[in-house]
Amino acid sequence: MSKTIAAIATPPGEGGLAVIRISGADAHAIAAKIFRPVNSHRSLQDAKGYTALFGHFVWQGKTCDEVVALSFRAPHSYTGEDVVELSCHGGSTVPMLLLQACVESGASPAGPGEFTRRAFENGRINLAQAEAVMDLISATGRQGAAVAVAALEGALAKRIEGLRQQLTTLAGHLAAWIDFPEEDVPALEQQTLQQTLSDCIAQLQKMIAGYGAGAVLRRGVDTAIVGSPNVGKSTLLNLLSGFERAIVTPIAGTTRDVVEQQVQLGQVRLNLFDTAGLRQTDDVVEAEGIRRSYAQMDKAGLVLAVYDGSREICQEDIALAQQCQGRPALAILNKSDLEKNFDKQQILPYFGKVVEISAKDDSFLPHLTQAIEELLGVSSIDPDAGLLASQRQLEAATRAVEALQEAAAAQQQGFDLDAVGVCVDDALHALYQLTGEEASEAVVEEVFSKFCVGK
Ligand SMILES: Nc1nc2c(ncn2[C@@H]2O[C@H](COP(=O)(O)OP(=O)(O)OP(=O)(O)O)[C@@H](O)[C@H]2O)c(=O)[nH]1
Ligand SMILES: [Mg+2]
Repeated sequence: MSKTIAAIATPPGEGGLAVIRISGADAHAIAAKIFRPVNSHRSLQDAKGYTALFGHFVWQGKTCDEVVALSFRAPHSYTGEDVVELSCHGGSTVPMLLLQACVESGASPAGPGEFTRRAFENGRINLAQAEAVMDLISATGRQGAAVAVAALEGALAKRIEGLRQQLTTLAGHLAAWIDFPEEDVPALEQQTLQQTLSDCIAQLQKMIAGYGAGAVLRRGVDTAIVGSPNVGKSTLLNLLSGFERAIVTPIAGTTRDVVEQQVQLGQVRLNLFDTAGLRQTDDVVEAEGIRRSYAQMDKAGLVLAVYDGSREICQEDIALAQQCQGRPALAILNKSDLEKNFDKQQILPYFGKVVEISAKDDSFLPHLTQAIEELLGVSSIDPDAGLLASQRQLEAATRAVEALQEAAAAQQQGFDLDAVGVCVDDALHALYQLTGEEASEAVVEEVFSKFCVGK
């Protein structure tokens, strides 16, 4: 039997409340050693599931805090085991003392993600849902949380299950047909086979295509603001930040170091990096700044390429546009309050879109927000459609698609159905790995190693 574990489930620091979670067969017995109910007729040790008791945390003869104890009984708890949650006052002292008391009373300190791991091992959630728990904790924005909750509630699992049923039926037909050709197994219509394969491929490809946008919603995106000196990059950073984060002057070459700021823009969190204006220079400090600008651009998940619309277009502008080609980049034609001298048609082919704004005027914010959300594909996301939540899931879905494409090719090229069956089985394995039913111990370790203690 696994040991009873305890950890502080709330983040460190000052707060109204902190929660210590204890999970395992001895959870109630351990908690009862340090919890004294105010109503002496009630006992924590005998408490039913879904009940709350008010009382005191008493340790080494001293009353340390007022505590509410919540009782959960297996299997109706987060972990599927007996669980007690003790809510005490926040701050660093009492929660630490309470945890120490739990440990001295027989609990083991929980490792990272150990509660969620137990939920997984007890069949409460699958691996994809465990990954969603982690996403929900770190979700930014309403839409990001909606995606994580949908995943936690099994939107992805349902979609995968649908695919698996289709493929299992298909695999069954194939096996029957191959093994008992002389029996009266109805011949698998070539067209049905082709149809099922292409249908499953299309569904998986849609999930794979939505991965990037889903990841952006959950984790935000590193965004590099780049362009020539003086085009208004720092002004744009300030506009997006809502305060004077960076120095703005009419002098070209004002920004040298990379200036960082996190902002929530519509549904997405942008980690903004304002950079030094790109130009040829002999100034050693500025040159280093420019080197960092390019480095930032290479790492970015979104590039905001700023141009000064009041200037005539020059060779450097085209060069920057060419560098942006193939990246998730938005061209921003700034200074729309001034007379326009810039021929945007010359950069348009390299970008999906050119947005005209004045970075000095916050009435352009909604327009800019919309363009960024569109570019990142987050506006069209349907959380309930079931989104892939991790690189691990993406790789499994990709393996499944590849196997199905092989199956379709084998069929078209007239290979016998044996070959098709092998590929369909491979796809099914990949899908079982995605939801964790067939994940190896190493994969499970890897998933839970990213969790924090207490979750
Ligand atoms: N008229 C007008 N001026 C602007 C606008 N945006 C920025 N400016 C001005 O352009 C000048 C340069 O702005 P910055 O934001 O410092 O430009 P930058 O791209 O960060 O420049 P470097 O840091 O030198 O690369 C400043 O005088 C700003 O006030 C705008 O939309 N309209
Ligand atoms: Mg600047």
